[in-house]
Amino acid sequence: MPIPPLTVRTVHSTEPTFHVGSIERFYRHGWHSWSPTGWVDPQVPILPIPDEGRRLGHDDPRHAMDTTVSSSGVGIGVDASGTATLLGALAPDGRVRPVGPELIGSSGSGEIDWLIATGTVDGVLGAYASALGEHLGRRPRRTMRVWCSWYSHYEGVTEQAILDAVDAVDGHQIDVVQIDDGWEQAIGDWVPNDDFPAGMEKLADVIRASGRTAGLWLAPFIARSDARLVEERPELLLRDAEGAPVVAGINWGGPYFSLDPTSGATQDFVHDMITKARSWGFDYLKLDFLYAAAFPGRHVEPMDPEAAYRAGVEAIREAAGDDCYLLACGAPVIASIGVFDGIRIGPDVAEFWEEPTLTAMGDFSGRGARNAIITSSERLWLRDLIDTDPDVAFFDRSSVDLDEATLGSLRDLAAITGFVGTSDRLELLTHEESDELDALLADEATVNHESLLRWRIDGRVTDFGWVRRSATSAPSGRMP
Ligand code: 9PG
Repeated sequence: MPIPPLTVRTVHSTEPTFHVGSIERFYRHGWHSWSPTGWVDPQVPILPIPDEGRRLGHDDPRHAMDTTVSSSGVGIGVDASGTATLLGALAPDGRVRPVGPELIGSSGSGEIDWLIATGTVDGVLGAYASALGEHLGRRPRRTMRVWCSWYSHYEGVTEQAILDAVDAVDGHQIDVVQIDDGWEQAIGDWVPNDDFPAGMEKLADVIRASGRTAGLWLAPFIARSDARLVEERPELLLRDAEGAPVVAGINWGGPYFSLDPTSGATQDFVHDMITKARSWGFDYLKLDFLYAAAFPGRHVEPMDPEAAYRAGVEAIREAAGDDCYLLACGAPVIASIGVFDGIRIGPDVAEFWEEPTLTAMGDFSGRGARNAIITSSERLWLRDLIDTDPDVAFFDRSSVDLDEATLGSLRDLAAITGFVGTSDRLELLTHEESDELDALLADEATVNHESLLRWRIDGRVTDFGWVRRSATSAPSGRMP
């Protein structure tokens, strides 16, 4: 088949409509880090996830009940000849849907710039990534090597566990030791709990004295319903039309609420939280559940959800300073470009393949290596624009229920993105496992993209397509 030449143009429009011809395949880009992403048949209906709690954290709430496919920020239609047509918003809040033979764009902020490109899939995505960088900004790209406490300790993380981790990373080329969820008193109450008796500053000192950057997890725009914050500072909460707090999801055994990122009070609160973490000595912040700051509601300063999000995260960048590494997680992807250094590009890998109950309800944003590899491997075009975090790779076979092919694909995602993360207790690795980790940490691999899900890493070909093919389809007929 002849290779279609690349054509690119920009239009300023409220509802750009572009005739593709028959759309055989459609690239659906998920709203936030964990939202399903990848190629779908546009004819296949989307069925809403029946569980409301799961639905809330899964994708854009404005589209949670849709029965037809649409895409966040950018959509691509591929016709029968293999030519790709991309329609992409050059603003944080675009939506693209395939309607018969056409791609149609819309945006909450009305008239915005749109990119229209035709060519190969790689060609049009490359053009979109570069135009997005020009419109929303770019941060310097880096290679990241991070140890994170999540999968070996979950919320049971302690000061001692972090001290042990600092010892265990010795001899490995890890740059960041990051404390994940579990250090705080409650989601919303960002003070250390009793498992961190010496306090966060002392712990950051130990990490820094070992020659590493200290990293900390925070979820700045949510509060669990039983947090002190909810009782003491109710004015920070985003409200719905009836004045009730907006529930952004259910986790940690109950609902959690969105804070209103447009309110000066929330911005001051977040400013203080970030300034405090910086003063403790943390130069790497993993900011999680950020999608909650882009939920619709009755904002103190009325604005569209993505504009509200942008106001909130810009306040965070200002408080953190330019030299702090900000990793966005559970974050609206396009709206995060230019503010964050890195972003999680898929759901949590977890130490297992999938949660069958979630798959059965058609929720492909849930934890599990299968969902994580599918979504992250379909978002690798972002890697020229922002550091892309595919979540961790595992080396300790005794801690996971995953086969070698899966472990290999996770390592390959780390090599391709240059974002090498692990949560393993490194003191438990065998010699072989330790060598495997060191090989991945050693130096930057030579990476070439061959086609769609096929990559070449230091001359070796890897193809993530096997993960998608092995996916069981949901009863709804929805494609993951
Ligand atoms: C800490 C974790 C880790 C992890 C993040 C994020 O749908 N859910 O209920 C849901 C819960 C947790 C979660 C994602 C989704 O994980 O991705 O790396 O930091 O929070 O709680």
